[in-house]
Amino acid sequence: EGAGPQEYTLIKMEVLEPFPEVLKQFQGKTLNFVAATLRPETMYGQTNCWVHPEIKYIAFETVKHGVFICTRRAARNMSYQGFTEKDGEYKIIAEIVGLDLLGVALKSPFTCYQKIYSLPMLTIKEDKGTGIVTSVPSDSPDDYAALVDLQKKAPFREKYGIQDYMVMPFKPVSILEIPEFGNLTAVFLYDKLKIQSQNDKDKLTQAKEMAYLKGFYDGVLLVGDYKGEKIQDVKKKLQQRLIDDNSAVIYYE
Ligand code: A2H
Repeated sequence: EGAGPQEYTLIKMEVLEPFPEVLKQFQGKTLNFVAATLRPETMYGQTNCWVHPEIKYIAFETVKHGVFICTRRAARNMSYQGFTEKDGEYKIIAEIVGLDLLGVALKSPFTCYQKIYSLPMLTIKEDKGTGIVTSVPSDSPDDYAALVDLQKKAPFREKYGIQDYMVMPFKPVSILEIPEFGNLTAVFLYDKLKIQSQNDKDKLTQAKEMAYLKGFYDGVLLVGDYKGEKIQDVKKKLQQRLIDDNSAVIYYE
């Protein structure tokens, strides 16, 4: 880790009807799964949300953004960043294990899919970000590997009660082009490095390193208002657009 705080963009993924049993008490309210990302410029390519089935999440009330679902640790950090009424205080409305937050229909900004679903990812770390991750399988090797795991393995879906319609229709979307890697960078690297699953740690680290710098300096956006512009030039502009739309907020840890 670097010396200073890390800035993340928190993406608000709004829970849609029908609410699962554990979230029934929030029906009629604005309820958001919040995902921490370093790549706000890739939100056009979201296909689903990732939740860890064994991590404990909480629901707490924010001042300006309705109810948030994330780890307790993230809520505590947010309480020192103006998300709650009193500095350092947050009121836990519910405590829910990730398993009970799977298969939830969500609306997320910029993606071409009107409704996406929360699905299990077993490599999520409890002590980073919000413990919830938005999935962009076109450009994140981790996301692509985890999505392929679910699409290929019916027993994996069944184990977590994931229905086919939550997974099968969702294909990676071409949203940015990197010379040499093409317009589906994560798919290209997954195939090139012969990655087998989301647990293929070393190869996934390698794929992420290959994609990161090249994407930032040489990547070009293929969609939206900034189509044709370089990633390094649009990253901040798209982050600001998400914030102005009330779809995202900045968070540090
Ligand atoms: B990124 P860093 Cl397109 N556990 O967002 C595991 N991974 C987590 C996490 C957690 N608790 N919280 C956030 N992340 C993911 C987009 C993306 C990301 C793309 C490409 C690469 C990429 C879409 N998923 O990350 O350790 C989130 O996924 C490559 C590392 O703070 C977040 O950005 O560097 C990134 O990891 C934060 O990881």
